[in-house]
Amino acid sequence: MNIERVELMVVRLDLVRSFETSSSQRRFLEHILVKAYADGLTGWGECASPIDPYYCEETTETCWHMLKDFLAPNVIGRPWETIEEFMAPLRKVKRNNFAKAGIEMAAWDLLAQAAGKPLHAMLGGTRSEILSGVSLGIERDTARLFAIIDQYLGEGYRRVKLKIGPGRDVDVIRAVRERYPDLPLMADANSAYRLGDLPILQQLDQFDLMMIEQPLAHDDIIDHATLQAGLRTPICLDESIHSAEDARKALDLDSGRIINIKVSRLGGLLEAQKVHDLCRERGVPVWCGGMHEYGIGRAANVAISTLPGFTLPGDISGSDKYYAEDIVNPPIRATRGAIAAPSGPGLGYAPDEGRIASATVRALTVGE
Ligand code: OSB
Ligand code: MG
Repeated sequence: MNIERVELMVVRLDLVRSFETSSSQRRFLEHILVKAYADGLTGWGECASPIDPYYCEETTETCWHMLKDFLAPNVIGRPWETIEEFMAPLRKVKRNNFAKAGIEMAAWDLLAQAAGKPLHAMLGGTRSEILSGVSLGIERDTARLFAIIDQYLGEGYRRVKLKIGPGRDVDVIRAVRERYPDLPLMADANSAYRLGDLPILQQLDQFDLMMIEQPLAHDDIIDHATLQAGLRTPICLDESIHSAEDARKALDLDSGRIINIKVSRLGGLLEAQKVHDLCRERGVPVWCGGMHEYGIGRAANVAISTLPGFTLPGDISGSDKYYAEDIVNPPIRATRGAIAAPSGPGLGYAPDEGRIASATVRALTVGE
C-alpha cells in the first residue's frame, strides 16, 4: 500500500446539547478529517481532539500542525503492508496521540477495504453488536438531569455516566441513585480531585457505582493507587493511560481496576488493541471511551468495541445523541442500547462528502 497524498479538513459541527465537564464546556467541535489516497482507494480517519487543551495537552491546532508537518509527510510515498509498518516512521514523534490516531485510522480503513473486510473483522472483533451507554455533562438543574436520563433510558441505553467535580458530586449522585435504584451508574471526574479529597470520594462508595473514572490528576498513576486502596468502588483510568505500557504499570500498581480504552488518547487502534489484549490476559474489564466523535471516528470506536474484552457498555452512543446530522450514511444508530457492527468493508459507513464539504472550515492537501 502506498499513500500518494493526504487531504486534511477541519470540520465544524454543533452539538445538540452543550457539554460541561469539570475541565471544560463545549457547544461545537472542530475535528480534523484525514482522507488518504492509496492504490486507487480512499481511507478516512478522524482526529477527535477538542479545540482547547483542557482534557489533555493536544488541541485541533496542534493536531493540524502535527498532521501537516510531520505525520502526513512521513507516510506519503513510503510503502507499507501492515499497520506496524505504517506506524514505524511515526514512532519518532513523541506523544501527540490524537493526531496520530487520525492518520492511523485512515490506514486501517485502507487496509480493510483492500482486504474486502469490515474493520471490526480486521481487528479481531467477535461481537455482532456492541453495548452502548451515555455520558452526560454536568447539569445545574436536577429536574433537567432527570429528564435527560429518562430520555436516554427510554431510548434503551444500558448505563449512564455522570460528570462530577468538587461541589457537584455526592448530592447529585445521591439524588440520581434514589430515583434510579437499579441503574448501572458511574461517575467521571476528569481529574478534578486530589488525594486529600479521599473522604468525599469515600462517600460515593455507598451508591454502588460501577466505577469512578479518573478522579485524580491527568498524569497520575501513583496517588490513584493510594486512593484505590481506600475505596470500595473500582477506579477506571482515562486521562493517565496513553499506551499499553502505561496500562501495564497502572495495573501492576493497582492504580485502577478498569481501563477506558479511548482510541484517540492511545494514538490509534493498534495501541487500543494492545491495551485490550493486556487487560484480557489479566481479567481486567474494559469499555470504549469517546470524544464526541463524528461518524468516522465513531465507526472506528464501534469496530474496536467488538473485541471480546469489551464486557462493559461504553460511551459510544448513536449519532443523534450528539449531532442533528452526522457526516456518514447511514448515521450510527443505537437500538435497545446496542449498536450493530456494520457488514460493509472498511469503516462500514459512507462519508457524506457533500455534508463534509459544507461543514469544512479549513482544508489542505499534503503531497501534491
Ligand atoms: O472524559 O470521557 C471523557 C468527552 C470529551 C472529553 C472527555 C470525555 C468525554 C466524554 C464523552 O465523556 C464521551 C462521548 O460520549 O463521546
Ligand atoms: Mg473520562
